[in-house]
Amino acid sequence: MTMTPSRPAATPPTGAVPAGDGGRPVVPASGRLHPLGLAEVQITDGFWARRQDVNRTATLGHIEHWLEREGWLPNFDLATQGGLPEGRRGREFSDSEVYKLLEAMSWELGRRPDPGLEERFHAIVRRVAAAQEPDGYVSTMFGRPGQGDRYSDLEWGHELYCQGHLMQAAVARARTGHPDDLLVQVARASADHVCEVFGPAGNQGVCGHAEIEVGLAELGRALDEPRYLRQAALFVERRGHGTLADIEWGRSYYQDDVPVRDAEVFRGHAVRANYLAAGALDVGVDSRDDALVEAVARQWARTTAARTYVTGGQGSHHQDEAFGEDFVLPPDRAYSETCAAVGSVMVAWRLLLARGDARYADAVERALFNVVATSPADDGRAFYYANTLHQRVPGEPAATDVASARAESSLRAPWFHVSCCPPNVARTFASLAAYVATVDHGGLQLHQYATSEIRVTLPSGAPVAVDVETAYPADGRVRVRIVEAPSGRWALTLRVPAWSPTATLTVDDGTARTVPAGSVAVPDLRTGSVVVLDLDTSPRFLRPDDRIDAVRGCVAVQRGPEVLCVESVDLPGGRDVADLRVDPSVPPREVDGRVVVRGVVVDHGRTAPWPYAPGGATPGSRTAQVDGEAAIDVPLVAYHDWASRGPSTMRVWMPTT
Ligand code: FUB
Ligand code: ZN
Repeated sequence: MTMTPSRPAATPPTGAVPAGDGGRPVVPASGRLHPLGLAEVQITDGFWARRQDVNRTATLGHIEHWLEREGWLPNFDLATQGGLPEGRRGREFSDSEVYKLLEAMSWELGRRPDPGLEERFHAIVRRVAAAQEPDGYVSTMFGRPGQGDRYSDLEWGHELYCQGHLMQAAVARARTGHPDDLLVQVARASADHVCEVFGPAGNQGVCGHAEIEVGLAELGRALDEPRYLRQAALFVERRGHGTLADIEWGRSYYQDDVPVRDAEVFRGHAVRANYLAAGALDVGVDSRDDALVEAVARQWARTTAARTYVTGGQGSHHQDEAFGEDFVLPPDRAYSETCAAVGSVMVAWRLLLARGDARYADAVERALFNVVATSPADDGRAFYYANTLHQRVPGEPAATDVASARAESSLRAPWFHVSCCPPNVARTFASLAAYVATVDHGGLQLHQYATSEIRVTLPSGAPVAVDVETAYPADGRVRVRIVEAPSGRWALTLRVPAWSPTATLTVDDGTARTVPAGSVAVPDLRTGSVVVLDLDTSPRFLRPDDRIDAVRGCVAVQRGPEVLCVESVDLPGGRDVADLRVDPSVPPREVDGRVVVRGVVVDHGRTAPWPYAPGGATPGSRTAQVDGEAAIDVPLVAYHDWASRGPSTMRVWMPTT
């Protein structure tokens, strides 16, 4: 058996995806890799299976409860009964959270039937449908006497944003076996209305929050309606020409400063920037516009290199929820909104499908483990909205019975006045299996590792079945058993994450061979063959580019795909993490199942009246020396678990001795 270390097999652009697009969130018309659906990939155990279970059994109902309670679902009833605008509650974009819940429910129902959930889903859809205007327009916020006119506030109104989420919800329903469902009819009417109003000769505006682009593009794919893709292309091309008002943060806030294909980097509001990039990629790949795809890929590369936290989080401005300039990545001011990470997964996944490069799958993994998984509490009923990398003051436990005004990071809260993140997590978890693997004419590619069953048909028509078994990320061993090999030539390609300094591959109990980061293709495996990929998850220090001034002189620790952090509850006497100095000469190691670093806890003593001192002096009463202080082992926790044990101070980047 030979192995070929390589990037994924170099297949030419392939044109149409295999027949049927069941359960796939994204189905591009062209690209290197074909996505798989929820019917083809099932995560059956482990880290992500647990989160999917909690999502199904707790989070969906939790979100539904809060949408009722906060009035965001009843807004649709008021619309039907003539009770708007007087009784309306929630922000201008609250309709979108209902649509994201419907999307999450649709994926979940596609994963496994549940009559109770199905009934709740239909009940919500009926309420939304009843509120739709005869011409397809749907919004609880605009268009009635006493409300703003339709599309009179493109900067802030979010009407197209909300309808984009409606379309994504309908895509989930259509792709899980219900193309004629009421939700799909509602979204189709909305999309027709949008094309009518914003078509080539219509309103030349764009929405202040990108989202309609991905919604239209994917609905067009799902319903085989090319007009929707053309409308998405119009919105992509119209952005960047300054049609939206200049605001205090500049037009870059909503990416209306530079045309998409001319931009150099993601900028402005981080969720908006990612959603726009995702939509531009959809338009680019479907219209075979390589220049547009390349423009977004270039922007993604610089954004990854200079504007992304070690967790994969994006956005370092709290005031406008936006990217900072290159290397402005302060850990204690990280905004790193959960939705921005969901958007970054959308972008990286589309780039992976278009180009097949494993670094995009690395980015999906980083954001999933270290931001998306960080947001929800273990019980799936409280969330982080912003994801700081450094908590200086222990957060207050959030009230369980009122929505939190605090989007900025403290302890996880059950709901927020702006609650975009919880349903975004829910729809991502429900559709997670779709991001695990792809196929192409050369075979099957595994991108994310989870115990799973994959049953697919290759573009050639040959069936392939593999079972994946792993304790990932706790353990780096991934065992793939070929349950059914296709006839003819094929290859199983495995991603070798960039975080693994070494990796070995063993085929059918043969000799383990070292494989480099990127991807490794194993050709012509037979039914019954077993491939074992061993990734090195031993913990290691990370050091930042010294232009990230805010963390210069600090180290972080990563173990496998998980970024770790230190919490004050793990320091002697609950001391503040500000007092920890890590000894960088002693590598992090595992002791009794926990990763520890060697360090000292210094005594800062009295705080000086002026926190700066000349020359080599140290302000305050603390001496600069730490040699005399006793070195201890300090346990770390996975960042996604932080604050699970109650309030603490926390930091990812730790100063060194
Ligand atoms: O504007 C809608 C959503 O609310 C954004 O995506 C989030 O950043 C939050 O501001
Ligand atoms: Zn959000």
